[in-house]
Amino acid sequence: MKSLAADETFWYFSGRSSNEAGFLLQLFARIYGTNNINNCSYYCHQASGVGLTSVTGSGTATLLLEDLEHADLVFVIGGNPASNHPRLMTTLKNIRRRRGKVIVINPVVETGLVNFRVPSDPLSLLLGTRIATQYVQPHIGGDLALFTGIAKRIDEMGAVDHQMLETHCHGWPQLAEFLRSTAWEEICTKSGVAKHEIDQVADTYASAKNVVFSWTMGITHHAHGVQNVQMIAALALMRGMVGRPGSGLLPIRGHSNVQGIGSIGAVPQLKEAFFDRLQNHFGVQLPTTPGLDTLGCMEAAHAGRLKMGFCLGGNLYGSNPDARFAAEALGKLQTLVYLNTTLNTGHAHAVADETILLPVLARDEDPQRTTQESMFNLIRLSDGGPRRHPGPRSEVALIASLAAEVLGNDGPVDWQGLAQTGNIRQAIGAVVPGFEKMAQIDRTAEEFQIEGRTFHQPRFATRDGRAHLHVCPLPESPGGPASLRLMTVRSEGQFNTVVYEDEDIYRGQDRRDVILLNPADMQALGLEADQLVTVRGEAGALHGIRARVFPAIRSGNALMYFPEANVLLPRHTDPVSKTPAFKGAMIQLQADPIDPAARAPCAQRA
Ligand SMILES: Nc1nc2c(c(=O)[nH]1)N[C@H]1C(S)=C(S)[C@@H](COP(=O)(O)OP(=O)(O)OC[C@H]3O[C@@H](n4cnc5c(=O)[nH]c(N)nc54)[C@H](O)[C@@H]3O)O[C@H]1N2
Ligand SMILES: Nc1nc2c(c(=O)[nH]1)N[C@H]1C(S)=C(S)[C@@H](COP(=O)(O)OP(=O)(O)OC[C@H]3O[C@@H](n4cnc5c(=O)[nH]c(N)nc54)[C@H](O)[C@@H]3O)O[C@H]1N2
Ligand SMILES: [Mo]
Repeated sequence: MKSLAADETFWYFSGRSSNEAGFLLQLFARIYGTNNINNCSYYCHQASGVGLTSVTGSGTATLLLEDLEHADLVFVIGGNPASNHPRLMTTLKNIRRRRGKVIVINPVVETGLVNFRVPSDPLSLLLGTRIATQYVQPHIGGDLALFTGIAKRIDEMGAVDHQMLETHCHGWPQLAEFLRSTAWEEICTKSGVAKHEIDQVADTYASAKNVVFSWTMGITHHAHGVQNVQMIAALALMRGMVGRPGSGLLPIRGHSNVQGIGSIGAVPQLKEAFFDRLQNHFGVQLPTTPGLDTLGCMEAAHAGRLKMGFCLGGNLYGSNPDARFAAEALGKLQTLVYLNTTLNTGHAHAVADETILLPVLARDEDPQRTTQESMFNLIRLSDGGPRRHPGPRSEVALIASLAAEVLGNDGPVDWQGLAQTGNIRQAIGAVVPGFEKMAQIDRTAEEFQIEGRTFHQPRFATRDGRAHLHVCPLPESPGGPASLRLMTVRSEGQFNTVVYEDEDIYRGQDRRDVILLNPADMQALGLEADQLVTVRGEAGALHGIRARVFPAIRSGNALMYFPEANVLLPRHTDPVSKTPAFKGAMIQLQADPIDPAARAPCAQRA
């Protein structure tokens, strides 16, 4: 490793690790000399971070859990929380019990968002709780047009908060002009939502007092993910729903500590104050190159410009679009180091000349105390716990000894000292803006909130203290004749690329090699229930896929499971956030000619 040029290496972080492990590894990488440092956010909520920062000056939720408990209307956009965020279901149940409303925006009617049995609540467990008060089904990727329509209607109704827009925001005249000049016909065609449904959403919104907008991957996994987020924020600001208690913007996070991993520096570019303090604290000179995002690293590896990858958790192979390309890219590396808690498909399908697999303890098995950050910007110290298996070392112990080995322990950084998580917390408190209280957390054990992120006053973290509204032109409707829009999603039986069971309970599926289609599309394509088809995407094809009748999906759209469907997906990203369009792909279907029973699904390049 010592012989590699620093910029021939990349360092990838999953959002499962502790703040301490993340901080230590990014320090190791930067002192080694590269900014090719990135985390799983690039495939997840990066569009939320970039979009929110461009509006409020901060990339995270603008509210606290208490605010959510006081909302009388919550938008649940582009997510399947019954499977993926079960704790949110209790919050939604409480809102409904208080006669609050829930508007769901999703091309699929997800059973758990219609009626849900909250296990911890006897009444709900017995009778179920009705969740959605209105369920809107746009086309995949139709959300931006839909939000534009809701905003247009709010303006037409004279329901905008002028005080908010004129005193605390920038850009309202331009946005108003855009809304007024965009035709209803374009809005309805591109969103796939009828005018009367849009009016109904606007009416409910205009009469609600405290409104929270929450969203997940149905919003970020698009080539216009950042604009989706900017438009959600604009919609909220138009009625003054940011910058006061009980309301706000809530990107619901995926991994337990993905937010912390970004905050403590597992990103290519550090903010100026962070960078300066990091250099001064350790007395080191750090690289100022731009550094690569995650897909950028995959492409550089494929082009032979990278020689070594170091992955702190995650499954970079399984999570990438264009799976064939991903395997080739990682396969071209000389060295690939994985620090993982369990084996995954990447360890078998994406191996370099030399692949080193280092098992580590999961955060909750760490013998030392570590911290993580919640999606409400709270930092909490946890005690760790007993190990499940003999053998693995903690992430921090392993990274500290690797860094000491590679960079030497006689330089400016005492790597052996940093094997103590308490010492890392001291360093984080000294260098990471907003984390000053980290330096005392070992003594106080008190959770603390990061400054400048929750807005209970209309004073934002932008240079001028105002929120910035953006005009987001509507993307062209994709596709040609006979093509469908494809979403690739999680089932109940998986955690990301690790599949535990084939069954997807709420969607009523017993297997994963399926494509779920609206009956109207099945009929138009001349397909029978469970007929085997070839699905062609821009990057590849899958044969022997079962076409399933699924009335819950909006016609013109199809659903398949990630990660198997990743062979189909091209490497198209949102140009600003670099997040792949995992939900915005176009596909074509063709009935398989061969005897159904004889074929098993297999992948092939298009
Ligand atoms: N059990 C379990 N929990 C998890 C995970 C897991 O794999 N398993 N993964 C974690 C992680 S990392 C994440 S990021 C989250 C993901 O949580 P989600 O975002 O809920 O997960 P997905 O399955 O990717 O998202 C699919 C939802 O978006 C909808 N959707 C698809 N396209 C569109 C669109 O264009 N517009 C709209 N409005 N909706 C759309 C789909 O119908 C589906 O309901 O879950 C986290 N929690
Ligand atoms: N087509 C399509 N592709 C997608 C998505 C999609 O919806 N559709 N979703 C995207 C999203 S949102 C995400 S977040 C990615 C995630 O995709 P992945 O990278 O698969 O997700 P992870 O859960 O981060 O990684 C799982 C691995 O992390 C390791 N691990 C778990 N806990 C720890 C720990 O504490 N420490 C360490 N060192 N390792 C640990 C385990 O070994 C496990 O194998 O996939 C993305 N790819
Ligand atoms: Mo994610």
